[in-house]
Amino acid sequence: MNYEGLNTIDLPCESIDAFNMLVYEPEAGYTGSDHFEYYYCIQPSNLCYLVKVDMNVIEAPEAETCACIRDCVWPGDADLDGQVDMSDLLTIGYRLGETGPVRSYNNPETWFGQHADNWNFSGNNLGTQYLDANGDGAITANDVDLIDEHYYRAHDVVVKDVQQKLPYQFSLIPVQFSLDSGDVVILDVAFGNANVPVLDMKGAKFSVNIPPAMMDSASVTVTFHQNSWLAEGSPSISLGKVPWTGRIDAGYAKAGGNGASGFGVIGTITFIITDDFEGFKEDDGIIQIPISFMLELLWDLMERFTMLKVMKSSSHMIVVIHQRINTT
Ligand SMILES: [Ca+2]
Ligand SMILES: [Ca+2]
Repeated sequence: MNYEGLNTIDLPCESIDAFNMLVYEPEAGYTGSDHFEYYYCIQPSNLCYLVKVDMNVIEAPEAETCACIRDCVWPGDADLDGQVDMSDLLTIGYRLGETGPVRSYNNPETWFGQHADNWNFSGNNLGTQYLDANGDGAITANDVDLIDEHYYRAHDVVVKDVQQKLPYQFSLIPVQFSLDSGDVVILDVAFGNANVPVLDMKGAKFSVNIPPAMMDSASVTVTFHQNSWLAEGSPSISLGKVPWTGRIDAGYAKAGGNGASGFGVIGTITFIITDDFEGFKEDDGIIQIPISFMLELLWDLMERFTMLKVMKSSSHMIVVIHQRINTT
């Protein structure tokens, strides 16, 4: 239902005043998937975008007199942008060790909007309680497990990333000279170079798209090196995910806002190359792996705010590896 202009809707426990509300109300007793669409128009340009909403209507996971409507904690969505992804990992990294009231649910790890007391350091009206994914009253590496569990779940309309030009180089470097189907492809991940080193970086997330037919999803590993220029000097949290075939997401954040400067390899991606890479093979036995990637570096945080200062970029590259000639 669309409420144009300023409206008030009365709910059992509270009233909500807002402009141009979209209110979704499932039929009584209904559970399961549902879908609706609407056009989002930007005035005065009249640019309109079709927004498609797929949702899952569930029973309330825990009985409450008043369900949470606003400012709810959705476990794992630390930056409250509506979705659980690697950005939330970067957010948690900076606040590791902070504590506050626990969430009083039987299972605060379940995916639903939860009431929470305000924690300290809520400078922009966004308390750090959103970072406590598992609701145990402390921001720790255990909260990363909830990002892992609820990865890519969304509770709001998510704005797509705006791309900028990144001043630093991002490289995927093949470690082997040659390989064949069934082999493990090893790609080193590097940031910056000798001419333009990365300065005071506090975290990074990147996504890599590999042709789905080339990659065995179950075989993917993402490792951040413990002795790299990025890792030195402070503890960290990290995560690697394969949200769908051909896609690798990775995130890394240093604890406590510590920064690192340098250049070169910071991690390694491995996956088994499937036997469907013939289509990517040149006549001379060179296998070209076309890869697109998106990178987001975190190099500053506004003190006392959960807001991150990041740069985003996307690009394409081709990793060239020779097909091994089997002599047997
Ligand atoms: Ca988020
Ligand atoms: Ca926690």
